[in-house]
Amino acid sequence: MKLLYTLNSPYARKVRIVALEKHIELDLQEVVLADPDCIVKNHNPLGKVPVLILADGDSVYDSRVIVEYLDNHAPGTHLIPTDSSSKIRVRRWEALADGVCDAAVSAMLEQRKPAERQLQANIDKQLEKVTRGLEVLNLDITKKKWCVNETFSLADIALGCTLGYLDLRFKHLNWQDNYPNLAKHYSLLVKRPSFKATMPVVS
Ligand SMILES: N[C@@H](CCC(=O)N[C@@H](CS)C(=O)NCC(=O)O)C(=O)O
Repeated sequence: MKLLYTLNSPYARKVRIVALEKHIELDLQEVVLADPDCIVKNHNPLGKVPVLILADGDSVYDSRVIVEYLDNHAPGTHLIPTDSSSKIRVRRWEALADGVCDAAVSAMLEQRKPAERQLQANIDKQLEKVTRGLEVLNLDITKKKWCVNETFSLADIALGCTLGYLDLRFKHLNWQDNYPNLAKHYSLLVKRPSFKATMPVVS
């Protein structure tokens, strides 16, 4: 199976961590989305990474579908619980963590526009979503080692990828100081080999 990814995509990182945790070997193909010949759009009409290309050429996207595919593909401990109520809780954590990431990516894209085309109201709106999301995540992780059922799961992976992305692009938000429960959780996650192997790099 081949994974089309970019090095600092938090969504692709989530998939890479799931694969590492499940001991699934992926053929990693880094792509440049800005390249007009980028092959991603041939496999995902939305032109977004990550995309998983299966042996028969079929493709799987987006990251939420890929992680479910991988979790069911390999035996061993499930990162997405099989009982419905725990599964919904894990996927809600993922939805909120990914949503914070979506808002942070939108704010960053707006900030990268030439100054005369930037809309400060847009940046503020997106950063408010980031702040509201982090407040809830910080509260929800109080006194817990892992997000759901005291077991490491996709919820922890999604949260860690979002926090890693904020560390990379929004260090000035000081999330580590403002959200101490999240900082504690993150310090635990980054000790895992799967997180170490996929650390975002400043570009
Ligand atoms: N919901 C998607 C989000 C994927 C996404 O937004 N990926 C970004 C990279 S971080 C991308 O490919 N952006 C290119 C574009 O939007 O054209 C997922 O979970 O996979």
